[in-house]
Amino acid sequence: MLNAKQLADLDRDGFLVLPDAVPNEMLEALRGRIEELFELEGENAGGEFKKESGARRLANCVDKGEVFQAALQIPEMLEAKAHILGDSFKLSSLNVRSTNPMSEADQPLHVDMNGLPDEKGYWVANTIFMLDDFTPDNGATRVVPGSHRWGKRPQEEMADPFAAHPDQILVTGKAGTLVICNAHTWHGGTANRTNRQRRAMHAFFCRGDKPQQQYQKRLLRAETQDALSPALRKLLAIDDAENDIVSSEVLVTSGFLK
Ligand SMILES: O=C(O)CCC(=O)C(=O)O
Repeated sequence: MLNAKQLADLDRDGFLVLPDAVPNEMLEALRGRIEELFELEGENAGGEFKKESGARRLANCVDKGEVFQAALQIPEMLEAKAHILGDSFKLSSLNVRSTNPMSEADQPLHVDMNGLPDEKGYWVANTIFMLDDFTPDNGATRVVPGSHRWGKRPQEEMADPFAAHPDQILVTGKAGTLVICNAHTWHGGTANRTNRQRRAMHAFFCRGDKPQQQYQKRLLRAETQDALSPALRKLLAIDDAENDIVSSEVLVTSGFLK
């Protein structure tokens, strides 16, 4: 599991890179199912959440294959989520984002759910599954280390959140790497200047008392919900009456700036 140095790095920097965290078989199965879904969903892909120029998106992935449900149970990822969010946390959304070849623009630096830590602490934590190698020129995620501790949003501090920040770094790595991200840390995708796609999956979690970005109980088909293991029902807050109250108002909440 995670060692003391890894947890200290996560606390200090707001992110942690875990190479080789996704087993090869799972990586292949994820890529295969994701391409199948892009094909099946066509123009509608991502529609349950949002569409983005310059990137292909899928949303509501828990409903779309057992491999996604297996990916949510990687122990190191769950351990890191508990470290950031405390013992009570749940899935907020599971989406795919694939930056298109020669996509022209960086995403703005942002914090997920536009959220700042509150009196109870951190409440959003994302995980980026690198499904392709992330390289300096193919749209690797940029991160501003330590910014989760500033209690500020980039759009309040920067004249232009699309611009490069002097302290930003690019998170590169091999396919199969996980990037654990305290999602109050300023981050964003970058332009893909290659002729190949850069695929990532985002397993996004929030603290138990906060609304899910995508209310799983409403989005998942009944047959999917019926087949979930007790552990997954808990992780998705399917039987959590408190979650019904906080999440049912917001079917989806945009990932950045608003
Ligand atoms: O895919 C990435 O590199 C980061 C994407 C991201 O931060 C978002 O879409 O909110």
